[in-house]
Amino acid sequence: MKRRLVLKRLLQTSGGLVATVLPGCTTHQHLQLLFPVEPQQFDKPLPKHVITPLSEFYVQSYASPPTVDQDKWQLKFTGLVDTPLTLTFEDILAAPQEDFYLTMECIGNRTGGQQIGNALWTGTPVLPFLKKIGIQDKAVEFVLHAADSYETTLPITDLMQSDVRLVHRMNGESLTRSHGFPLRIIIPGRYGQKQPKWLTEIEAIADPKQGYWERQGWSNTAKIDTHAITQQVQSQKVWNKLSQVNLPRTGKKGWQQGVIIAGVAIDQSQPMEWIKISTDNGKTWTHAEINQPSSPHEWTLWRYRWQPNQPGKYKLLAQAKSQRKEQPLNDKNARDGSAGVLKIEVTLLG
Ligand SMILES: Nc1nc2c(c(=O)[nH]1)N[C@H]1C(S)=C(S)[C@@H](COP(=O)(O)O)O[C@H]1N2
Ligand SMILES: [Mo]
Repeated sequence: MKRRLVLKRLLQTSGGLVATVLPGCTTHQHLQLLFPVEPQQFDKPLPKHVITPLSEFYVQSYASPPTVDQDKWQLKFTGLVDTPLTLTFEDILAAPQEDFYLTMECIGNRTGGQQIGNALWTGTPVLPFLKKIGIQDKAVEFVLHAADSYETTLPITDLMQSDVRLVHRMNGESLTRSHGFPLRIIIPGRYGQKQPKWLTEIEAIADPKQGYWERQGWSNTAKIDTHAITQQVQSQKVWNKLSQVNLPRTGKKGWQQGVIIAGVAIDQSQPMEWIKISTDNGKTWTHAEINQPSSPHEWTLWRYRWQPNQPGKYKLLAQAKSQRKEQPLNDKNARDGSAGVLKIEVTLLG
Protein backbone atom coordinates (compact mmCIF):
# COMPACT_ATOMS: atom_id res chain seq x y z
CA MET A 1 0.00 0.00 0.00
CA LYS A 2 2.54 2.52 1.22
CA ARG A 3 4.90 1.71 -1.61
CA ARG A 4 2.19 2.38 -4.13
CA LEU A 5 1.52 5.77 -2.65
CA VAL A 6 5.19 6.63 -2.80
CA LEU A 7 5.36 5.33 -6.33
CA LYS A 8 2.33 7.33 -7.35
CA ARG A 9 3.79 10.48 -5.90
CA LEU A 10 7.10 9.93 -7.65
CA LEU A 11 5.30 9.39 -10.92
CA GLN A 12 3.29 12.53 -10.43
CA THR A 13 6.26 14.73 -9.65
CA SER A 14 8.48 13.35 -12.38
CA GLY A 15 5.82 12.82 -14.99
CA GLY A 16 7.02 9.41 -15.94
CA LEU A 17 9.28 6.49 -15.25
CA VAL A 18 12.24 7.51 -13.19
CA ALA A 19 15.20 5.65 -11.87
CA THR A 20 13.98 6.17 -8.33
CA VAL A 21 10.82 4.17 -9.09
CA LEU A 22 12.13 0.83 -7.97
CA PRO A 23 10.37 -2.14 -6.46
CA GLY A 24 12.04 -1.21 -3.19
CA CYS A 25 11.37 -4.59 -1.62
CA THR A 26 14.55 -6.31 -2.79
CA THR A 27 17.74 -5.67 -0.91
CA HIS A 28 21.36 -6.53 -1.60
CA GLN A 29 21.44 -9.66 0.51
CA HIS A 30 18.65 -11.33 -1.41
CA LEU A 31 20.19 -10.75 -4.77
CA GLN A 32 22.23 -13.53 -6.24
CA LEU A 33 25.63 -12.85 -7.69
CA LEU A 34 26.08 -13.41 -11.40
CA PHE A 35 29.34 -15.26 -10.75
CA PRO A 36 31.07 -16.84 -7.80
CA VAL A 37 34.03 -14.89 -6.50
CA GLU A 38 36.29 -17.80 -5.54
CA PRO A 39 39.36 -17.88 -7.80
CA GLN A 40 38.88 -21.64 -8.45
CA GLN A 41 35.45 -20.90 -9.96
CA PHE A 42 36.97 -18.26 -12.16
CA ASP A 43 38.89 -20.83 -14.18
CA LYS A 44 35.61 -22.47 -15.20
CA PRO A 45 34.03 -21.29 -18.44
CA LEU A 46 31.34 -18.64 -18.26
CA PRO A 47 27.85 -20.11 -17.96
CA LYS A 48 25.64 -19.97 -21.04
CA HIS A 49 22.67 -18.57 -19.13
CA VAL A 50 22.16 -16.77 -15.88
CA ILE A 51 18.47 -16.30 -15.23
CA THR A 52 16.98 -13.97 -12.68
CA PRO A 53 14.95 -15.86 -10.09
CA LEU A 54 11.31 -14.74 -9.91
CA SER A 55 11.88 -13.54 -6.35
CA GLU A 56 14.42 -11.03 -7.67
CA PHE A 57 12.82 -10.09 -10.98
CA TYR A 58 11.81 -6.41 -11.05
CA VAL A 59 8.17 -5.46 -11.32
CA GLN A 60 7.12 -2.30 -13.11
CA SER A 61 3.40 -1.63 -13.24
CA TYR A 62 1.78 1.77 -13.56
CA ALA A 63 -1.20 0.71 -11.43
CA SER A 64 -1.96 -2.12 -9.05
CA PRO A 65 -1.96 -5.52 -10.77
CA PRO A 66 -5.43 -6.66 -11.87
CA THR A 67 -6.74 -10.07 -10.84
CA VAL A 68 -7.59 -12.02 -13.98
CA ASP A 69 -9.45 -15.33 -14.00
CA GLN A 70 -7.66 -17.64 -16.42
CA ASP A 71 -10.88 -19.53 -17.26
CA LYS A 72 -12.71 -16.34 -18.16
CA TRP A 73 -9.77 -14.62 -19.80
CA GLN A 74 -10.01 -13.89 -23.51
CA LEU A 75 -7.72 -12.37 -26.09
CA LYS A 76 -9.57 -10.46 -28.79
CA PHE A 77 -8.21 -9.51 -32.21
CA THR A 78 -10.23 -6.48 -33.29
CA GLY A 79 -10.29 -3.35 -35.47
CA LEU A 80 -9.26 -3.38 -39.12
CA VAL A 81 -9.25 -7.13 -39.58
CA ASP A 82 -11.22 -9.31 -42.02
CA THR A 83 -12.28 -11.89 -39.42
CA PRO A 84 -12.24 -10.84 -35.76
CA LEU A 85 -11.01 -13.61 -33.47
CA THR A 86 -11.34 -14.41 -29.77
CA LEU A 87 -8.95 -16.83 -28.09
CA THR A 88 -9.37 -18.58 -24.75
CA PHE A 89 -6.49 -19.77 -22.59
CA GLU A 90 -7.14 -23.30 -23.88
CA ASP A 91 -6.62 -22.07 -27.43
CA ILE A 92 -3.26 -20.65 -26.38
CA LEU A 93 -2.19 -23.97 -24.85
CA ALA A 94 -3.39 -25.89 -27.91
CA ALA A 95 -1.04 -23.87 -30.16
CA PRO A 96 2.68 -24.80 -30.58
CA GLN A 97 4.77 -23.81 -27.56
CA GLU A 98 8.27 -22.32 -27.63
CA ASP A 99 10.81 -21.71 -24.87
CA PHE A 100 13.19 -18.79 -25.25
CA TYR A 101 15.58 -16.76 -23.13
CA LEU A 102 15.01 -13.02 -23.19
CA THR A 103 16.26 -10.13 -21.10
CA MET A 104 13.69 -7.55 -20.09
CA GLU A 105 14.72 -4.05 -19.09
CA CYS A 106 12.72 -0.95 -18.26
CA ILE A 107 13.47 2.08 -20.45
CA GLY A 108 13.66 4.09 -17.23
CA ASN A 109 16.29 1.83 -15.68
CA ARG A 110 19.28 3.82 -14.54
CA THR A 111 22.47 2.07 -15.71
CA GLY A 112 23.33 -0.22 -12.86
CA GLY A 113 19.75 -0.20 -11.63
CA GLN A 114 17.87 -3.39 -10.94
CA GLN A 115 15.04 -2.96 -13.45
CA ILE A 116 16.55 -5.61 -15.68
CA GLY A 117 16.27 -9.38 -15.60
CA ASN A 118 16.76 -12.44 -17.76
CA ALA A 119 14.15 -15.20 -17.88
CA LEU A 120 13.23 -18.33 -19.75
CA TRP A 121 9.81 -17.59 -21.21
CA THR A 122 7.26 -19.97 -22.73
CA GLY A 123 4.61 -19.04 -25.24
CA THR A 124 3.19 -19.37 -28.72
CA PRO A 125 3.92 -17.19 -31.77
CA VAL A 126 1.26 -14.56 -32.50
CA LEU A 127 1.96 -14.52 -36.25
CA PRO A 128 -0.26 -17.48 -37.26
CA PHE A 129 -3.23 -15.80 -35.54
CA LEU A 130 -2.53 -12.46 -37.23
CA LYS A 131 -2.32 -14.20 -40.62
CA LYS A 132 -5.56 -16.03 -39.96
CA ILE A 133 -7.61 -12.90 -39.20
CA GLY A 134 -6.33 -10.93 -42.20
CA ILE A 135 -5.03 -7.43 -41.46
CA GLN A 136 -6.62 -4.85 -43.74
CA ASP A 137 -4.43 -2.60 -45.90
CA LYS A 138 -5.64 0.55 -44.11
CA ALA A 139 -4.19 -0.66 -40.82
CA VAL A 140 -0.88 0.98 -39.79
CA GLU A 141 -0.53 0.05 -36.14
CA PHE A 142 -1.70 -2.37 -33.50
CA VAL A 143 -2.87 -1.18 -30.11
CA LEU A 144 -2.10 -3.70 -27.38
CA HIS A 145 -4.70 -3.40 -24.62
CA ALA A 146 -4.41 -4.85 -21.12
CA ALA A 147 -6.71 -5.60 -18.20
CA ASP A 148 -5.25 -2.72 -16.15
CA SER A 149 -6.15 -0.31 -19.02
CA TYR A 150 -2.47 -0.04 -19.97
CA GLU A 151 -1.92 0.33 -23.70
CA THR A 152 0.97 0.62 -26.08
CA THR A 153 1.24 0.60 -29.87
CA LEU A 154 3.48 -0.90 -32.54
CA PRO A 155 3.62 -0.70 -36.34
CA ILE A 156 1.88 -3.64 -38.08
CA THR A 157 5.11 -5.13 -39.45
CA ASP A 158 6.81 -5.03 -36.02
CA LEU A 159 4.21 -7.33 -34.54
CA MET A 160 4.07 -9.60 -37.57
CA GLN A 161 7.40 -11.26 -36.79
CA SER A 162 7.92 -14.91 -36.03
CA ASP A 163 9.62 -14.20 -32.69
CA VAL A 164 6.74 -12.17 -31.22
CA ARG A 165 5.03 -14.48 -28.76
CA LEU A 166 2.02 -14.74 -26.47
CA VAL A 167 3.71 -15.73 -23.23
CA HIS A 168 2.25 -17.51 -20.21
CA ARG A 169 5.24 -19.01 -18.40
CA MET A 170 8.35 -17.47 -16.87
CA ASN A 171 11.26 -19.61 -15.62
CA GLY A 172 9.07 -22.70 -15.98
CA GLU A 173 6.18 -21.42 -13.88
CA SER A 174 2.86 -19.79 -14.73
CA LEU A 175 3.20 -16.02 -14.84
CA THR A 176 2.70 -14.53 -11.41
CA ARG A 177 0.00 -11.94 -10.97
CA SER A 178 2.53 -9.10 -10.90
CA HIS A 179 4.22 -10.33 -14.10
CA GLY A 180 0.96 -10.47 -16.07
CA PHE A 181 -1.05 -13.61 -15.26
CA PRO A 182 -2.37 -15.27 -17.28
CA LEU A 183 -0.74 -13.90 -20.43
CA ARG A 184 1.53 -11.16 -21.74
CA ILE A 185 3.04 -10.45 -25.13
CA ILE A 186 6.78 -10.21 -25.76
CA ILE A 187 8.22 -8.22 -28.63
CA PRO A 188 11.99 -8.90 -28.70
CA GLY A 189 14.38 -5.97 -28.98
CA ARG A 190 12.17 -3.47 -27.15
CA TYR A 191 12.25 -2.14 -23.64
CA GLY A 192 9.66 -3.44 -21.17
CA GLN A 193 7.00 -0.86 -21.94
CA LYS A 194 6.32 -2.64 -25.25
CA GLN A 195 5.58 -5.94 -23.45
CA PRO A 196 2.06 -5.54 -22.02
CA LYS A 197 1.12 -7.81 -19.15
CA TRP A 198 -2.49 -9.04 -18.65
CA LEU A 199 -3.01 -8.73 -22.42
CA THR A 200 -6.69 -8.69 -23.47
CA GLU A 201 -6.92 -7.20 -26.95
CA ILE A 202 -4.90 -6.64 -30.11
CA GLU A 203 -6.55 -3.93 -32.20
CA ALA A 204 -5.56 -2.91 -35.74
CA ILE A 205 -5.95 0.86 -36.31
CA ALA A 206 -5.65 3.26 -39.26
CA ASP A 207 -4.01 6.25 -37.57
CA PRO A 208 -0.84 6.10 -35.46
CA LYS A 209 -1.45 6.48 -31.76
CA GLN A 210 0.74 6.63 -28.67
CA GLY A 211 0.53 4.43 -25.60
CA TYR A 212 0.52 5.23 -21.89
CA TRP A 213 4.26 5.86 -21.30
CA GLU A 214 4.84 7.12 -24.84
CA ARG A 215 2.34 9.95 -24.29
CA GLN A 216 4.50 10.98 -21.35
CA GLY A 217 7.56 11.46 -23.46
CA TRP A 218 9.18 8.03 -23.43
CA SER A 219 10.42 6.72 -26.78
CA ASN A 220 7.68 5.44 -29.07
CA THR A 221 9.98 2.89 -30.71
CA ALA A 222 11.59 1.90 -27.39
CA LYS A 223 14.31 -0.16 -29.05
CA ILE A 224 17.00 -1.38 -26.68
CA ASP A 225 20.26 0.50 -27.24
CA THR A 226 23.69 -1.18 -27.02
CA HIS A 227 24.87 -1.05 -23.44
CA ALA A 228 26.91 -2.85 -20.83
CA ILE A 229 25.97 -2.92 -17.17
CA THR A 230 28.37 -3.77 -14.38
CA GLN A 231 26.45 -5.81 -11.85
CA GLN A 232 29.07 -7.18 -9.54
CA VAL A 233 32.42 -6.13 -8.10
CA GLN A 234 33.97 -8.98 -6.11
CA SER A 235 31.07 -10.21 -3.96
CA GLN A 236 29.14 -6.93 -4.03
CA LYS A 237 26.14 -6.20 -6.20
CA VAL A 238 26.37 -2.74 -7.72
CA TRP A 239 22.77 -1.72 -7.14
CA ASN A 240 23.66 1.01 -4.73
CA LYS A 241 22.69 4.51 -5.83
CA LEU A 242 26.13 6.00 -5.31
CA SER A 243 27.85 3.10 -7.09
CA GLN A 244 30.52 2.89 -4.43
CA VAL A 245 32.29 -0.27 -3.42
CA ASN A 246 34.79 -0.70 -0.57
CA LEU A 247 37.02 -3.75 -0.56
CA PRO A 248 39.32 -4.97 2.20
CA ARG A 249 42.91 -5.87 1.34
CA THR A 250 42.90 -9.38 2.72
CA GLY A 251 40.46 -12.18 3.40
CA LYS A 252 38.23 -14.19 1.10
CA LYS A 253 36.84 -11.12 -0.62
CA GLY A 254 39.97 -9.03 -0.32
CA TRP A 255 41.43 -7.24 -3.36
CA GLN A 256 44.94 -8.58 -2.97
CA GLN A 257 44.02 -11.92 -4.55
CA GLY A 258 42.26 -10.22 -7.49
CA VAL A 259 38.94 -8.48 -8.01
CA ILE A 260 36.17 -10.00 -10.09
CA ILE A 261 34.17 -7.49 -12.08
CA ALA A 262 31.18 -8.93 -13.90
CA GLY A 263 28.08 -7.82 -15.68
CA VAL A 264 25.81 -8.08 -18.65
CA ALA A 265 25.33 -6.38 -22.02
CA ILE A 266 22.38 -6.17 -24.37
CA ASP A 267 21.35 -4.77 -27.74
CA GLN A 268 18.07 -4.62 -29.69
CA SER A 269 19.10 -7.07 -32.41
CA GLN A 270 22.83 -7.82 -32.68
CA PRO A 271 25.35 -9.97 -30.81
CA MET A 272 28.13 -8.30 -28.81
CA GLU A 273 31.55 -7.92 -30.38
CA TRP A 274 33.33 -6.93 -27.19
CA ILE A 275 33.00 -5.53 -23.73
CA LYS A 276 35.86 -3.37 -22.46
CA ILE A 277 36.66 -2.52 -18.89
CA SER A 278 38.60 0.44 -17.55
CA THR A 279 39.76 0.64 -13.96
CA ASP A 280 41.34 4.09 -14.36
CA ASN A 281 38.36 6.26 -15.32
CA GLY A 282 38.68 5.57 -19.04
CA LYS A 283 42.40 6.11 -19.61
CA THR A 284 43.15 2.49 -20.46
CA TRP A 285 40.85 -0.36 -21.48
CA THR A 286 41.02 -4.16 -21.47
CA HIS A 287 38.72 -6.70 -23.06
CA ALA A 288 36.53 -8.71 -20.74
CA GLU A 289 35.73 -12.36 -21.32
CA ILE A 290 32.23 -12.78 -22.83
CA ASN A 291 29.84 -15.69 -23.33
CA GLN A 292 27.68 -16.64 -26.32
CA PRO A 293 24.05 -16.22 -25.33
CA SER A 294 21.22 -18.05 -27.08
CA SER A 295 20.23 -14.97 -29.11
CA PRO A 296 20.91 -11.21 -29.17
CA HIS A 297 17.78 -10.85 -27.01
CA GLU A 298 19.40 -12.61 -24.10
CA TRP A 299 22.01 -10.67 -22.16
CA THR A 300 25.66 -11.38 -22.88
CA LEU A 301 27.55 -12.23 -19.70
CA TRP A 302 31.02 -10.81 -19.18
CA ARG A 303 33.65 -10.94 -16.49
CA TYR A 304 37.10 -9.57 -15.89
CA ARG A 305 39.68 -10.34 -13.26
CA TRP A 306 41.41 -7.19 -12.16
CA GLN A 307 44.70 -7.47 -10.29
CA PRO A 308 45.29 -4.16 -8.53
CA ASN A 309 48.50 -3.70 -6.54
CA GLN A 310 47.93 -0.44 -4.71
CA PRO A 311 45.28 0.63 -2.26
CA GLY A 312 43.33 3.76 -3.17
CA LYS A 313 40.34 5.00 -5.14
CA TYR A 314 39.64 3.69 -8.64
CA LYS A 315 36.93 4.45 -11.20
CA LEU A 316 35.50 1.44 -13.02
CA LEU A 317 33.77 1.71 -16.39
CA ALA A 318 32.34 -0.86 -18.78
CA GLN A 319 31.64 -0.25 -22.45
CA ALA A 320 29.91 -2.51 -24.98
CA LYS A 321 30.14 -2.87 -28.73
CA SER A 322 27.51 -4.84 -30.57
CA GLN A 323 27.71 -5.67 -34.28
CA ARG A 324 25.39 -2.70 -34.70
CA LYS A 325 26.88 0.03 -32.54
CA GLU A 326 29.58 1.06 -30.08
CA GLN A 327 28.12 2.37 -26.84
CA PRO A 328 29.07 6.06 -26.60
CA LEU A 329 30.98 6.85 -23.41
CA ASN A 330 29.20 10.13 -22.92
CA ASP A 331 25.69 8.69 -23.26
CA LYS A 332 23.17 9.75 -20.66
CA ASN A 333 20.27 7.80 -19.22
CA ALA A 334 17.61 9.54 -21.30
CA ARG A 335 14.01 8.97 -22.32
CA ASP A 336 15.02 6.77 -25.22
CA GLY A 337 16.71 4.24 -23.00
CA SER A 338 19.16 3.45 -20.27
CA ALA A 339 22.38 3.34 -22.24
CA GLY A 340 24.43 5.58 -19.95
CA VAL A 341 27.86 4.48 -18.80
CA LEU A 342 28.10 3.76 -15.10
CA LYS A 343 31.16 4.94 -13.17
CA ILE A 344 31.76 2.82 -10.13
CA GLU A 345 34.01 4.19 -7.44
CA VAL A 346 36.03 1.40 -5.90
CA THR A 347 37.99 2.04 -2.73
CA LEU A 348 40.69 -0.53 -2.05
CA LEU A 349 41.44 -0.35 1.63
CA GLY A 350 45.09 -0.34 2.75
N1 LIG B 1 -0.49 -4.07 -18.55
C1 LIG B 1 0.71 -3.55 -18.27
N2 LIG B 1 1.78 -4.03 -18.89
C2 LIG B 1 3.00 -3.52 -18.64
C3 LIG B 1 3.17 -2.45 -17.72
C4 LIG B 1 2.02 -1.98 -17.06
O1 LIG B 1 2.07 -1.07 -16.23
N3 LIG B 1 0.79 -2.55 -17.36
N4 LIG B 1 4.41 -1.93 -17.51
C5 LIG B 1 5.39 -2.13 -18.58
C6 LIG B 1 6.74 -1.76 -18.21
S1 LIG B 1 7.08 -0.08 -18.14
C7 LIG B 1 7.74 -2.68 -18.03
S2 LIG B 1 9.34 -2.21 -17.78
C8 LIG B 1 7.45 -4.12 -18.04
C9 LIG B 1 7.94 -4.79 -16.77
O2 LIG B 1 7.60 -6.13 -16.74
P1 LIG B 1 7.73 -6.91 -15.37
O3 LIG B 1 6.97 -6.16 -14.33
O4 LIG B 1 7.22 -8.28 -15.64
O5 LIG B 1 9.20 -6.94 -15.05
O6 LIG B 1 6.06 -4.37 -18.16
C10 LIG B 1 5.39 -3.56 -19.09
N5 LIG B 1 4.07 -4.04 -19.28
MO1 LIG C 1 9.31 0.11 -18.11
